[in-house]
Amino acid sequence: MKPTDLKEIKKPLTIEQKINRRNFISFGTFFALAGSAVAGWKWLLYAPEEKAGITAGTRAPLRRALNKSELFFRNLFSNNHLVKTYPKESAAENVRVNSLIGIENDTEFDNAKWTLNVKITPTDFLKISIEEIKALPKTEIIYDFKCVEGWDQIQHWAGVKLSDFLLHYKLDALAEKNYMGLETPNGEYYVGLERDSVLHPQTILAYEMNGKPITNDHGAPLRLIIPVKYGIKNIKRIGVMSFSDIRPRDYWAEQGYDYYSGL
Ligand SMILES: Nc1nc2c(c(=O)[nH]1)N[C@H]1C(S)=C(S)[C@@H](COP(=O)(O)O)O[C@H]1N2
Ligand SMILES: [Mo]
Repeated sequence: MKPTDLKEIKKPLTIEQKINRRNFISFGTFFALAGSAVAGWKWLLYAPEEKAGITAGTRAPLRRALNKSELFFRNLFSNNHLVKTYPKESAAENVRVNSLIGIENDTEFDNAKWTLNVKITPTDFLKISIEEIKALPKTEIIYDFKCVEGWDQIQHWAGVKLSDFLLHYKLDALAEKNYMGLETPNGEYYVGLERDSVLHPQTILAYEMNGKPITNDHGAPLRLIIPVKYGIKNIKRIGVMSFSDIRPRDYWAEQGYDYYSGL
């Protein structure tokens, strides 16, 4: 550098020099950000893969983020996607009885002694009577019930919203688990349901059909009505409720039907 150049730098900056300086700052910022983006990408790229299970194939940190946003959006969307409902007059008077696994062969069953047994820990059960369930806010639904075998019928059911029931009994933290399992008292019929369907606003623990207590063949004293699913998931005569992060056993899934069985 010549001494004259040095003197020049001390002079106030010309417009051009100001522009150059700004360019230097913005390009610098750009490269710094790009650098951290690349570093972040590499971090994700070399992060361990998630453990294979119900889902697989992505990096563990990414799956954590996916799961978090999934929870949020699922609850958001599930409240907007409602199954079509009908006026009471459309409901069938003679409600079809389809299949009676876990009901017709349960000679031990005593309606008067029934309680819903909610599994809180591997050894502790919360026992809830039908009177306690009937004391909760009642909701009803008239909708088109669909069986995978090809028939459907507009039916009228009433009971407590499953999500209200879970909140009332402070089971909402347990219900954050991925699945709910439901079984008949004798354990012969059983279903597994993923959380968003469990928490769907039209999913109910039903104790009435056409305004009267549910009859034995339709699942007395308490059955599940889950309009976002085919009939197979609408378990009649619930005995045990449990929660888990892995899929609970499911009667028809074991026979090869779709586990999700959504509509
Ligand atoms: N316990 C029990 N629940 C059950 C079944 C069953 O066999 N046992 N069948 C399912 C099927 S395939 C259908 S279509 C509906 C039929 O309910 P409905 O008999 O009240 O019409 O119940 C579902 N829940
Ligand atoms: Mo069915």
